[in-house]
Amino acid sequence: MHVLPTPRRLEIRDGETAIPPAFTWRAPREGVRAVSVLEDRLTPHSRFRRTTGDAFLTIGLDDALPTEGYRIEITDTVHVTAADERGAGWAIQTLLQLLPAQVHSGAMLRPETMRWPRCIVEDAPHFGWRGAHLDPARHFLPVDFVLRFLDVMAMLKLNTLHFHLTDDQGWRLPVPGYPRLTTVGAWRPGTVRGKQTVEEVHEHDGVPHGGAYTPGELREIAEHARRLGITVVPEVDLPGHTQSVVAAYPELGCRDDITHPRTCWGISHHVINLTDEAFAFCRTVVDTLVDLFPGSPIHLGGDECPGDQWFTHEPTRALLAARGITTPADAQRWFEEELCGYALERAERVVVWDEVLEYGAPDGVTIMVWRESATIGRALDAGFDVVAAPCAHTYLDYGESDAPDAPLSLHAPRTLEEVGRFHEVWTGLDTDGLLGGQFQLWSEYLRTPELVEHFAFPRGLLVAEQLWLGGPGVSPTREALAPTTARLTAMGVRWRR
Ligand code: TNX
Repeated sequence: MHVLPTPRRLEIRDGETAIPPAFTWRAPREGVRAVSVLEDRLTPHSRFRRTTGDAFLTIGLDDALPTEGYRIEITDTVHVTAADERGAGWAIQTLLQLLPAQVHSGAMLRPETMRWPRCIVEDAPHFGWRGAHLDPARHFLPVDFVLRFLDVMAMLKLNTLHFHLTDDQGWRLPVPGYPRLTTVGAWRPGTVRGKQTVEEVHEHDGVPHGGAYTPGELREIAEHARRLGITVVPEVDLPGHTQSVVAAYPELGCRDDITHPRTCWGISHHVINLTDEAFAFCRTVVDTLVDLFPGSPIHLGGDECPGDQWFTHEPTRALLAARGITTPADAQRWFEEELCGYALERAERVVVWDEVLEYGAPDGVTIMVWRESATIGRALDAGFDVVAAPCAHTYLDYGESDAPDAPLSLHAPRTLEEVGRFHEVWTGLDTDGLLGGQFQLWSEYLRTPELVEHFAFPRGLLVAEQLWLGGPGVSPTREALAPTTARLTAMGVRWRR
């Protein structure tokens, strides 16, 4: 029996228990969503019926278990004890992985294979932030794809989707009062052809690309995630990576000749200005995120902001001069203090990329480290909460292979073995403030949902495993991962064969 992430304890005993066609269950409120996930997978093999008496599946709560922890005992019947709602959900995911892979397929199930091994499982995650990141800003991702991706995340007990909603190349978030963001700001006239080797290219393929989510779609994504035990962390990248904003609202930028989002990759110098009007816009964006994703951490970017245009835009230059600010780094520090300060009063948690730490991070923010792995320790020492997303181990937009026939990527190879060494970045650190980590799927070259899946798996399995265990776990080979990739196949995931 292979379950991934590997449970803390999985003890298989003699015998099997057939899953009955009349499936009775009993659970407190915290277990209801979890049961509905199981019901989805076992229908039409079984008809589910809730009962208050004896049941085939019972779920109970025990707050002595560690957060997100659970215990399963399968005898003639199935007993789950969970720490909380998420723990109940993870127990269900383990129960599914104790069945043949076809249970993930949505197809008919051979009745004689619907049997659980008698067993005991005791399990809990090491880290509370086990994430995956999607980038619909560079290439738009349809809602249906995001919903299916969440199903895969749940199978891997990943509990955080970092959703990068805006960038130079496209703005996907509807913001009240700023309708041009999701018309002008969401559409670029084309995309650079092939691999971009210089910073700035103006030729493109002439194929308009874009899209934006409606508020209803974002709420649907957040609700589907919640049902699976996943929190959606929306990111709006500010103050850099904002050419799409400047195209939609030139008055928020530093120049008035930008007419469309960026058509090539790399970092745009066309960023928002730092006037009151721009701050008012940024505050509205924060309010919008808090409204659409109540209770979620929100991510405010902060990476790769060339602030040179702030010193050529007269109103911004004057504001900076009045504050005695003479460098882009100090200007960004002022921006982050203002905006993060506002956001921290409204959101549970405010996350920023590690550039913000370098410029002087506001108290109370969470640092997401993407560049040097060593910054994880430095940020922890400085007293910040930290999420580990180091490019050396978790940038899955870097290709697994650099073979001539491999799909185009920013950088390659980033091998299974390198991803399997992710845990080394926290080994030996005092990890009290380390919330966990995540893998990234930046989508400059991941042009389609198929390519996103191709880059995500199997390597993403190793990230899920290490975050759950807090250490190495399963060996980073395709053979060791085969039982889980078979489940991905059943789900229709186009992972890299
Ligand atoms: C760096 S990671 C970026 C992204 C790119 C990515 C490509 C980060 C905070 N910024 O804008 O998409 O590299 O790997």
